Amino acid sequence: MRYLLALACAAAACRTTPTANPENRPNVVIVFTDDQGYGDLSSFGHPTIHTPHVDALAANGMKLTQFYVASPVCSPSRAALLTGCYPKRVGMHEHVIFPDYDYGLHTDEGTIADMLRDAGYATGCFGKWHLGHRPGLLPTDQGFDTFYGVPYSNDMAQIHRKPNSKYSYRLPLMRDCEVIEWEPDQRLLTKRYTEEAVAFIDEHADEPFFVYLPHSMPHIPLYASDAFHGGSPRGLYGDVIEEIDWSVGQITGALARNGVLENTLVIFTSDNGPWLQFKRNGGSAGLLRGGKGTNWEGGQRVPCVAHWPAGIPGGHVCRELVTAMDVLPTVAALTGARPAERKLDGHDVSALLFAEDGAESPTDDFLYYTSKGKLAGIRSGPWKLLLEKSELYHVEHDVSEKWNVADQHIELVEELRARARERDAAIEATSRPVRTVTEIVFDPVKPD
Ligand SMILES: [Ca+2]
Repeated sequence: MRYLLALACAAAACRTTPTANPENRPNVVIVFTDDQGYGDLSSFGHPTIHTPHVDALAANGMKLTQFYVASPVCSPSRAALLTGCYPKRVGMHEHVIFPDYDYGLHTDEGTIADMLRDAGYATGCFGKWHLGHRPGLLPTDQGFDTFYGVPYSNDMAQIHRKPNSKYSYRLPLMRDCEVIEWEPDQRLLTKRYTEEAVAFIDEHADEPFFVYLPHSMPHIPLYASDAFHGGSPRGLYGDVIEEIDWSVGQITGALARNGVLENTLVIFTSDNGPWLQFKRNGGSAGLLRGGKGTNWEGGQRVPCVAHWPAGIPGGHVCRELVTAMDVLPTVAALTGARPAERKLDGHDVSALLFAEDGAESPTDDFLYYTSKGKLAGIRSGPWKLLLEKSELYHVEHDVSEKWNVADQHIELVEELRARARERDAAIEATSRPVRTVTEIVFDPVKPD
């Protein structure tokens, strides 16, 4: 581990690292928004949403312009972030978990929280879980010392009851494994998650810690607190993003107040692209085509910012392909923590974070899967093949996927098709099961 830190120090031009953590391992904070599009930050080009706190992280850290999540929908994307694996490898690829589902991410999997807790970190999850909510499947069963938040999406709630629906789900607010409120006031969710995360940072600033802050917003239905409601020229969606930006400011403020901002890796990103069917209540993927639920770039390429003054030189833009699956192996490398001895799909991208000269993406091929887990395409270098209609795009020349050039590259199309199938078959052959649990913590379904 000392060796790794020495490398980190060399890459950061040997800046000193004032820190309250005597072992010098960085703290880790991951802010994971829900359905925020590639274009929904000022630093990623939005003309009217004001996000000064996230933008400051980008300016003083790194902005990543080719960062992909492993699924265009919530649960599989979260499984991939936390395990470093394709959702299919851990059985979590078949769309999102609904409140009446009985399965979740298997506890045999090693999450980032498991890995860091084993390495002596305090670990807290504040926000939306969505990886299973039966006994044994909650955050406190997956490596987190504590959990405060909701177990699934904020539309799986009374407030979002659909006419003629067979079920009307109830949304609980939980602390650890207990329901502490039913149908919490959603205007206060962003604020309450933030306050809990700040209290956790204050409590654990003298030891290494991991904060996972998966906001419920801006997943619909949209809610902002009174302090933000009506404030953004972008309308309610803008209010919601600006409150999330406020939240980031609260987190970085807490880190600074405790003297640990310098040695904390803060990653800000989104679980999938914008939910365009909700029109002005959905976000924007900016230049990118499509949004949530699709395999266009707008579905899976999301805004990403990484900030760590002790390790990441400020002001760089990483244009290499990085995926959410890279977070776990990278955090392992930076902290000296050991991942579970299981096949991972992500790679250590610390050389990219350190902005080392000539550093390249370690990902040769990135597979796209539909929201229901079916193989949909492959990206290799600048090329992206979508299998269903045999469309080939050069996504560096043509980031908006306007010009299908498949008929000009017939051999490449066949090569990519074969490779996508081969890689997918290899994952399928060694995929691992989800965990099914018959008992319940709470009854999420109230019959009409
Ligand atoms: Ca989502």
